[in-house]
Formats: sequence, structure tokens, C-alpha cells
Amino acid sequence: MSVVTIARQGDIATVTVDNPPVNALGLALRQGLWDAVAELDADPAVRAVVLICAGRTFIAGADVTEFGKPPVEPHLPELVARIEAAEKPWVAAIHGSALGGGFEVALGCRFRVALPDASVGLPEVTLGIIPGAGGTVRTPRLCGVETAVDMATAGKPLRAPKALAAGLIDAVIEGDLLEGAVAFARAAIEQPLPLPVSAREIAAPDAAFWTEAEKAVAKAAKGAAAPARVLASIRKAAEVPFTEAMDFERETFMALRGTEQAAALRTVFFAERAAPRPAALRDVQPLPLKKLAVIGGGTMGAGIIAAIRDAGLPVILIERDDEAVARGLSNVAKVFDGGVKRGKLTEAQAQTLKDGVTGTTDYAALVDVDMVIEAVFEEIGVKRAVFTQLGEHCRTDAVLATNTSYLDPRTIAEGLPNPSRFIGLHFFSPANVMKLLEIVPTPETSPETLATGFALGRLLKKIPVQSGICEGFIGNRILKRYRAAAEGLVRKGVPIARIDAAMRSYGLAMGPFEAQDLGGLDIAYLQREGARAAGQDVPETLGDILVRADRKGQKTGGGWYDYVAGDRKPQVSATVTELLAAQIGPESAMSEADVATALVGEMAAEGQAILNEGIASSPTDIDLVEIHGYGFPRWRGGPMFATRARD
Ligand code: T1G
Repeated sequence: MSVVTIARQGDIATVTVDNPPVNALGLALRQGLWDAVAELDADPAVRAVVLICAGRTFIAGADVTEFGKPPVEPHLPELVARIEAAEKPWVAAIHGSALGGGFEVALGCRFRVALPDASVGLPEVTLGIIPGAGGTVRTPRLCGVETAVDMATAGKPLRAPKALAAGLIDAVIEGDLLEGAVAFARAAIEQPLPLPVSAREIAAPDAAFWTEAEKAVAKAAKGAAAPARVLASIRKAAEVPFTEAMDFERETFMALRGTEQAAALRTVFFAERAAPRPAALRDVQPLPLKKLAVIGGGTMGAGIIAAIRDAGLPVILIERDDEAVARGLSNVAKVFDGGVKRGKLTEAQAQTLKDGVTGTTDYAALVDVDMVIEAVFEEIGVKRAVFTQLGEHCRTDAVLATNTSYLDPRTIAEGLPNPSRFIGLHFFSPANVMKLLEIVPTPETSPETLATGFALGRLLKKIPVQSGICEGFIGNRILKRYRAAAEGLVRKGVPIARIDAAMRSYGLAMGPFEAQDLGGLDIAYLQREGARAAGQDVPETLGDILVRADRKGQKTGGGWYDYVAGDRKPQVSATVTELLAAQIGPESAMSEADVATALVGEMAAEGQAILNEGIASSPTDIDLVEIHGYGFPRWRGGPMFATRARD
């Protein structure tokens, strides 16, 4: 089956690309388009060409699976130039997304038209590279430097209406795309043609613009290399002739392709897409998920309800009394009202989302639900009481899930009728935002129930990762080791602030101590106290000393740092120095780089232990947990990838 087919509608030719799954620009497609230019230029009956794609999307870019191999002719820049120089004008008809090389092909066309919900973009920096086929040189010639910089440095696509307003496309097509594009082409050839994009001028901003842009990009990139390089390539396009700028872009693209960050981001890209469909479950049929319920309307429960509503499904909220039901519904409403405030939702959309939630205290309402997710207080008695009720009121084939983060799912499920339908689904707060979902089967969980857990992950657009049963599963177990290692450095005399600064420089949003102050030191303290009460030998931590001195973090005005009322900026605390004086050695000269290497090494060591115990099935699963649950910098690939690269 050819990936490029040509048809004719009178004097308009249609070139249809059909290269599933996303019409990526592999060699066969590049060759097919290369040949189509010659064929149609040679056909006197053809006056214009519409380029359209079959399947879910316009061309989604270069074929990322080819990146590890040497590029093969026809190279994409030359293909784009060939389309641009064609005697007959080409019109790109865009649906889905025209991304990266796909958008670059569209830029080589004389015109671009798109469906209203289509988008165009240059996401290359999310793969650790920059556009390599004229994206940074042609885009600013259409929409100006500022919009091009915004698009390419963040890598976020623009929806068609905004792309039209920016001059990136020439028309938004309502109705049938092919019909609309052919009609557009017919009208366009009756007018003088616009210049090819490469022949258009760029208004070059002054030096002050670039100084500001460089600062903003460096701040947002937090150590990722590609954003600054894509900015430099757009600057070059504004300051030197087209051909020279193209050479500069290509050199930069080729240099970045082979970097550690590009390899890391490519690995993450494919791991994220493989995660929701584990090979082991390929032949297992999940149970249908039409009616869901959540027990508990606190922060976690409300977030899970919001995630289910965002996926378009109705959901029942069960709480222990009417007041708690009202509180839970209010928590859910706050999530959607926040979306309205941020301009993500209209009032009407928020109301529709809220209307899809039914709150009640009556478990009989669960008689026909397909899945229930329990998100009540993290105490075994409270959870077991809930599952006793669920066992009595739900269908025996309804999947019953616990959102526990620290309790043993096997203990929660004890005595449950049909325990094969029980599973752990560990969401991360806020559950409607955080992508990570740890899926924790018990030994009795059936393959169908496990497959249904992954099906829920797909439905909610999560990154689901299967975990075995151990304290803290994958993520919180690594977090505990990371925090203990950080405290170990403090005991060795490394200043708390230097450790936090080191991890921020490494690429995390926050260091381990400032993050504890934000979340509260007492949560982990209570877990340690619980373990001690249960007879476990849990040595005293520095955090214990602070919590016992009522230093629980920002919420008490101080934890590892002092916080002045109204100012969330951490201040080094003399009180903490005094409290911990007996535990801390003389100041160490350990560098920030060595701090980061040591702590990431500890994360990876715990990850390796998790692999050795069979709690996780692959290093990439552990990296996905750290990236999507704990803010590990994506462009580092995760602790397993980062240390693998180092070893
Ligand atoms: N190359 C190869 N495979 C790709 C691919 C790509 N560019 N994009 C997606 N896939 C696969 C993906 O692995 C999955 O495979 C399937 O397609 C469906 O993907 C020269 C150098 C287009 C918005 O970064 O953003 O062009 O798991 O689950 O949710 O300057 O895919 O089914 O086997 O994501 O409908 C720039 C990346 C490349 C776009 C569709 N382009 N892709 O989302 O499907 S660099 C990108 C996406 C470049 C030029 C530079 C999304 C999508 P499998 P999916 P989706």
C-alpha cells in the first residue's frame, strides 16, 4: 500500500498521505512526496495541489524511530524546498496536528488551511532537539519573531483560530476539509500568488528583545538545552539571509540529535506511550467502565472525581453524612471553578462537569457501578469498614479499588467477597492534574481487573505504572530513601539551603527540604510514629526533631526554614541550626554538583533494589514514576536513565 496516492479533481490534484499511525515522515513518505512534485509539475492539466492526510492527523513530524540512525535522502529540508519551488502551488489541508516536520512541510506549501480543531506546532524542544527542516527560518516569516519564539521555545501547538490570527494558516475550513481545501485552491489560483514563505521578509527585533527572551527561556528551561538553541536559530533567521540561516538551523539540529538530553527525551516519549498498554495484558479484555463511584470527597477524592468528569463519565460521590457530602461536592466545584478562573473552562462547561457528580450517603446507589475508588482517611479501620459496605452493596464483578499510598492493599481487601476484583490505584495529588497512576494488584487480583485498572489509566489520560506491594510502592519508597540521604548530607555538614539549591540546579522544581516545608513534615512523621507504635525499629530523623518542636513546615511558619508571614520565601533558620546542632558535623565543602550526583544516585540505588525485588518491571517504569509523580526533570530521562548514562 503506497503511503502517497494522487487523485485529480479537474485542475486540482489531491496528494493523500496514508502512513499510520500518525503519518510520520519516514523514508517512504519523503520519497513519495518527492516524486509527487515531479509528477504533478509535469501534468499540464493540474493547476494546484491539495496535500491532505488520512487517519487521525496531518503529518505529525519526522519519524522519531529513525532518529538513532543516520539520515537517508531525500532529506526533509530538501523535500520542503522542492514543494516550495513546485510550479503548481501546494495547499496543505490540516486536521489533527501538523507538528515538527509536518508543520515544516506545510510551511513549504504556498497555502495552509485547517479544520477549526486542528493545531500546528514545533514541539522539537520536547525531544531535546530543534526543528531541522526550516521551522525556525520560515515560521517567523509568517507570524513574526515573537510568536515564533513562543511557539518553538515552549513546543506547545497553536489551535487553528490562533494560528489564523498569527498568519500561520490562510483559512479555517468549516465542514469537509478536502472539499474546503479544493475550493480554496481553485479560488487562490485565480489571484496573483503570494511569495513562497522563504522569500518573505522578517522584521528583526532589537537587541533588547533577544536579551529579554534569552533570560525568559533560560528560566523556563531549567537546564534543558534545546530551548536556548531554538531561540538562537530564530535569531539567526532574523539576522542573516535565508540560506545561511537554514545551514545554521541544520547544524544545530544535527548537533543536538546525538545529545544525552535528546536520547533521554526520546526514551521518555516512547515509554509514556507504551505505559498505558503493557504487553502482558495485550490479550486481556478489561471490564467496561461506564459507571464509576468515589468514596470520600476530600482533596484526593475530589481530584479523582474531577479526573473522571474530565474524561466525560458520570460519577457518584459517597460520603459518611450529608455535611460531608456537601463538603465533597464543594471541593469538586472548587476544582472546576478554578478552571474557569484560569480561562480553561467556560462557566457553562464547569456547570456541566459539576452536574455529572451525584453526592449521597447511601451505598445502595452503588448497586450497578462498574468501578468504585476508595479515597478515605489513610487508616486501616476506616478503609476496611468502607470495603465491607462495598462488598455488601456492589455487584460481585464491580472493580473495587483503594487509593491507599502506604497501607498494604492485601490487608484492606481481607474478607472481601470476590477479592479478584480488588486492586490498588494510587493517584497523586492533585489527582486531576498529576499524570502518574501507580497500579497495585494483590496476588488475588485477576488479569481482567488489572487490565481494567490500565483501561481507567487510559481513560483518564494518566501514565499508569504497575507496582508490586512494598512500603510506599515505587515512588514513595524512593522518596523516603531520597529524603534520608538528604538528611545524611545535613548530618555531614552540608547546609540545607545548598542541598535544595543543588537539586533545583539539577532541574527539580524544589529541593527536598523546601518541598517538605510545602507539603508538611508531619505527614511522614506520623507514618514513622505509626511504624514505631507497631514495633518497627525506626531511627529518629532530623525531621522528627523539628516536628516535635512544632516545626511542621510553611503551615506552622517554619520547618526546615523560617517563613515570614505573607512571604513564602524560605529563610535559613537559626532555630533549626540550634535544634540540630548536636546532629550536624562541621560545615562540609561538598559542591552542589556532588550533592545532586549523590542524591540521584541514592534514588537510582533504591530503584535498582525495587527492580531486583520485582516491585517494578523496568527501569523506564521507575523513571516515569519519578518524572510524572515527583517532578524529576524530564530532559534527564529519570534517575535510572541518568545514572545508567553515568555508569
Ligand atoms: N514518530 C514516530 N512515531 C510517532 C510519532 C513520531 N513523530 N508521533 C507519534 N508516534 C507514535 C507513538 O509512538 C504511538 O505509537 C502512536 O504514534 C500514537 O501516538 C524534522 C526533527 C501526533 C499529537 O514531536 O505529539 O519532526 O504506541 O499515542 O495521542 O524538524 O503522537 O501506537 O505504537 O501520541 O493521538 C516532532 C509527537 C518530531 C509529535 C498524536 N513531532 N507526537 O497523539 O497518539 S521531530 C512530534 C505527538 C521533527 C523536524 C523534527 C502525538 C500526536 P504506538 P500517540 P495521540
